[in-house]
Amino acid sequence: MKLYGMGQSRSFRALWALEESGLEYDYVNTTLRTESTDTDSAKHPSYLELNIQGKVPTLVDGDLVLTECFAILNYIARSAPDSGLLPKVSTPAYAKLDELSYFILAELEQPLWSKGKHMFALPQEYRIPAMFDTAKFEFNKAVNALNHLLGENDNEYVLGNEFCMVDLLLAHTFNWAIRFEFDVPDKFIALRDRHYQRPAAQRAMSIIE
Ligand SMILES: N[C@@H](CCC(=O)N[C@@H](CS)C(=O)NCC(=O)O)C(=O)O
Repeated sequence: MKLYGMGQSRSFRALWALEESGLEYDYVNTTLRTESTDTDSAKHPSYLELNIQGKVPTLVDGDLVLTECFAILNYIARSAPDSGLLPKVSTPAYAKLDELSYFILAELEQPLWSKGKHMFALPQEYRIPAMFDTAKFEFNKAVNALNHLLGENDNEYVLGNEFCMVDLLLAHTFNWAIRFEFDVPDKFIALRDRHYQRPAAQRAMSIIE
């Protein structure tokens, strides 16, 4: 397996999952917003053949090419069933895993990415700094909704008694929020700190540093 990624971007989710999984892989450091002539650029024609949007992550396994981080997480988890990344829980609990995952991708991370787009990702002429306040408002709303979805759950992990891919997704997303200076409640800072101390997360960090 080959993972193309960049730093603490969404590709870190996949890199961390690979470290949790015990699968063998190669990590290819890819640069964003660089010249298409740079061989490591996500705009290089050979990379665009894999990922038409010139984004990370991309996972290549034989003929299979995946360019969505959630599909990549699922693929890694299914390829390493003993890793616990996909928990062995009841169908309703599994449905909760789906719900939280889609919530994180569709609601919680969107204001973060909106801020990122308007800070550095969009061409200068399309950036609207005034929307930073909107992003903050939407993030706070999403955090409220997340609190509601999690209910009274004070467990160390979101589902059952073990770490799984939703914990990873949540920790990465709150790390992103902290880096982008959103107001993150203490309990989610603690969640990020706890999960980032996992040996697999630390190994993944040392790969990107
Ligand atoms: N829907 C994709 C989005 C991937 C994405 O937007 N990646 C960002 C980094 S986190 C990227 O590569 N952006 C390219 C750019 O900003 O030029 C996923 O969830 O994997």
